[in-house]
Order: sequence, then structure tokens, then C-alpha cells
Amino acid sequence: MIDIPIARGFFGRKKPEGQSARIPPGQHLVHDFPVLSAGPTPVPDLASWRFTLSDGDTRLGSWSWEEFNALAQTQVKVDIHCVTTWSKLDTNWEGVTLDTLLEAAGLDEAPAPYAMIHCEGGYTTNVPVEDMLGGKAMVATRYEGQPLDPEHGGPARLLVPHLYFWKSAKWATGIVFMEEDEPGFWEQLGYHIYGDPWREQRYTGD
Ligand SMILES: Nc1nc2c(c(=O)[nH]1)N[C@H]1C(S)=C(S)[C@@H](COP(=O)(O)O)O[C@H]1N2
Ligand SMILES: [Mo]
Repeated sequence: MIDIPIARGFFGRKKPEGQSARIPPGQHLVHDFPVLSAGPTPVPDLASWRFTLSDGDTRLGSWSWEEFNALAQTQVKVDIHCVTTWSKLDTNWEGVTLDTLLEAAGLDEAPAPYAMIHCEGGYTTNVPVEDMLGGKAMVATRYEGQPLDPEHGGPARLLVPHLYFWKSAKWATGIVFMEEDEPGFWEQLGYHIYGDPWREQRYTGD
């Protein structure tokens, strides 16, 4: 067999420095942890904090901070992707998965296919329930082994890392199940209703 050397460049332009198969299109790698908040950071009050699951107006389960921390905790190492184009690899989180919350509420399955995540301060975001089951999402209370910083959503935020990071609602206080999908805060302002970074679903119509 004749071994013909082929210049590496023949196969196309190399990806920019730091680019890898783990970085979605249009994203770049960062090593710091940028803060992106649409409003002021709420002052945490663990004594009055509660996390509530609801089906429309019906309350399914509600946990105080102490009760929430007594639920089974799950640790994940994941990559996160912000729509403003930064991605961060191998971030470590700990919290309670939606699977665990449903079980703790005595439910075999979610009561509806869509959900709205509600937050202290009024921020909302919509996520299909399927995207939060099977360990794909958690309500995270710890980041890199420490309690979650208030500016990053402490005491608790949603973490749904396979969607753009605006879906990972900070200062989350509850999940409301819905029969029909409805846009949350950024989704009403033109962000994509689903937000898959691998399909570059940044804005409505992408
Ligand atoms: N409650 C609330 N959650 C939020 C936001 C917000 O403004 N308020 N910003 C979202 C956006 S656009 C991003 S990119 C991430 C940023 O999280 P970080 O500040 O921890 O990096 O939080 C998301 N969750
Ligand atoms: Mo964002």
C-alpha cells in the first residue's frame, strides 16, 4: 500500500483553540463563571424558603429547606452553555432531581407534559417535563462542593444542562406542571421556546 502523506489542513480549518466536540456551535470556552441576572440578587432566607411542586393550582408537594435537604441528594458533573456564547466544562453540582421530588410527593409520574419553573423575583422559564426526568435536571443547592452562591442562584436553582443556561432558573421556588407549553420570561422576549444548544436554538424561529 502506498502511504501518501496528506496535509492536515486538507481536511478543513482546525477548530479555534479550546474548541472540542463538547462545545456546541457558536459557543466558546470560559474558565470563570459569569453571572447573568435580569434583576437584583434576592437575599436568601432559609427559614422561610420553600420549594413547591404544583399541578396548575393544586399543590402536590412542598418542602422547607430542612426537609429539602433531607431528600436524596444527587451529584452530577456537566457542561453548561449560555446563549450569550460562553460554555463551561465539567461543572460539579449537587441537589435533588425532579425524579426524587416526584417520588417524595408520592407520584409515579408527572401529572402533565410541560412545566413552568418559578423563581423568587418573578423570573420564569418553561421546560418540557421529559427534559427534566431520568436524572436530566435537578434543583441544585451546591456547586463545586459549596453552598450555591446567591449570585449563581443560591439557595437553590434549576439545573437543566442540556438546554441553554437561561433554562437553569436561579432562586427557584417551585415547578408548576401544565397541559400546554407556555413561554417563560426570556421565551416571551424572543428566546427559543426549547433552547437546544446543539441545534443553536437561541431565538424564536431558530
Ligand atoms: N431567576 C433567574 N434565573 C436565571 C436568570 C435570571 O435573570 N433570573 N438568568 C438566566 C440566564 S440568561 C443565564 S445564562 C443563567 C446564568 O447563570 P449564572 O449567573 O449562574 O451564570 O441563569 C439563568 N437563570
Ligand atoms: Mo443567559
